[in-house]
Amino acid sequence: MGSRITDLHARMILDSRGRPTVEVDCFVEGAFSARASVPSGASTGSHEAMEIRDGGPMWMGSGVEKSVENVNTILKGELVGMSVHDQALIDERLLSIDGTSNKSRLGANSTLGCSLAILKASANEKGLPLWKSIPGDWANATMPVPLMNILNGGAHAATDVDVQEFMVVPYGFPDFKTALRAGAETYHWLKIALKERGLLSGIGDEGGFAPALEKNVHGLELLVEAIEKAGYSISNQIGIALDVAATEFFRSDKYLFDGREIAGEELSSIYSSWIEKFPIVSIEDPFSEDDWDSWISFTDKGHDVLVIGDDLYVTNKVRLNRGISDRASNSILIKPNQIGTVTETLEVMQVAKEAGFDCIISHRSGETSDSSISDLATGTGCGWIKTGAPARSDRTSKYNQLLRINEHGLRYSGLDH
Ligand code: 2PG
Ligand code: MG
Repeated sequence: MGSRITDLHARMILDSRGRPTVEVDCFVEGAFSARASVPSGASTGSHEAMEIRDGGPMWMGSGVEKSVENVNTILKGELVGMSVHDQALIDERLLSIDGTSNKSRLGANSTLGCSLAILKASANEKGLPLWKSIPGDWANATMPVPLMNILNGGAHAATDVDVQEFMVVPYGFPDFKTALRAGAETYHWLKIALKERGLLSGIGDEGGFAPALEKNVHGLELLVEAIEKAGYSISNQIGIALDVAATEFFRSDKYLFDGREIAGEELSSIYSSWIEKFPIVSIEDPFSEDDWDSWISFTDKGHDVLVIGDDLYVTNKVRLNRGISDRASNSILIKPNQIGTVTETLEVMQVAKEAGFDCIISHRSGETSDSSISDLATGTGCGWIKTGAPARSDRTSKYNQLLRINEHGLRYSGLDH
C-alpha cells in the first residue's frame, strides 16, 4: 500500500517564552517524514480546547510530560498503521480516543502535535509543498496580507496599555514581498519614533515594542506617525489592525479601560471614534468572550472594518454558528491549537467561508519555529495572516516561509481587500 504511519514520537521543546511545549515527529514506512510543534497562548479564551500542563513545582507548573507521554503511548498505539493521507479519519480517531468536548483527556497540545505532523508528512509523501496539500475545497492559493504586530500591550507586555496588539497591515502593494518590506520598514521607523520620545523600552511577547503609554489612543497615533515617516500612505497602502483582547480587562460587566470602568456601549463609541480618525481595517476581540450583546450591537453599526472574533469563537464551530446567526461579528481568527486538530480547524474555516466571514489565520503569543500557519493561510486562499512583528525568529519563521512560497508567483491578496 505505502504511506503507512510507522511511528509517532513526541518530545518536549521550549517555546519562544521559555516554556515547554510539544514537538511530534511522524515516521512513514520506517523513515522520518515530518515534524510539527505546538504554540501556546497567554490571553487564552476560556472556551478553548485544553492544553495539558503537568502542574507542580517543575517548569512553574507548565511541564508537558503528560502530553508527551500521551502521544508516545496512547496516540502512537492508535495511529500507527493508518494511512498518512487519511487526515479526516485520523482526526476523527483522535476525537474519539479523547472523548471529551474540549480535549481535556489527551490535551489539545498532544492531539494538534500529531494532527499537524501527519498533515505535513502527507504533503512530504506526495512530494508537494504543504500549501498545495491542504485537504478541502479552497479557492486559489493566494499570498495572505500580514497583520504585523509592532506595538505590544495587554497580556503580552509589562505595561498598562490595555490594547494587546497594534498592528500594521500593508495591503496596498502589488506583491507580498513589497508589502512585507513596507511593514518591516514601518517597524523600524516606529523604533525611531519611540526612541525620540524616550519611550523605547522593552519588547513584547510577539516581538513588537512595548512602550508605556498614557492612553491607548497614543498607540494608534504612533503607528500613523511610523507609517508616514516610512514614506507610506495611510489612505491606500498601510492600514491598522487592533487586537483589543478585551476579555483580559472585563470585570463584573464593566471594562477597565484607560484607567476607567466603562460599559460596553462606551467602549463601542470609543472604537467608532477611532475608526473615524484612523485607518483601521480590523478590530479583534473588541469585547469580552461572552459579552454577546456588545458584539452584536457594535457589528450592527456597520462600520467598514473586520470585526474579528478570537476568544469569542476559539476556532469552535458551535460558537461560530451562534456568531453567524446572531451577527455578532463578520470575521473569525483561526488558531489550530484552540480546537486541537487540523480537520476541525479546516471545518470551521469552511463554515466561516460559507457565511461570508473572513478568516484570519493566526500564531499564538508563545510560538515555535513551526511555520505551518503560513502554508495554511496560503493554501486555503483565506487572504490574511496574523503572525507578529517582523522580528525574532519565532515570528520571522512564518514571514520567511511566506517569502519562500512567494517564489511560486502567487497573487497577493492585498489589493482584493
Ligand atoms: C491573540 C493571540 C495571538 P495569545 O490574542 O490573538 O496574537 O495571543 O496567543 O496570547 O492568545
Ligand atoms: Mg486575539
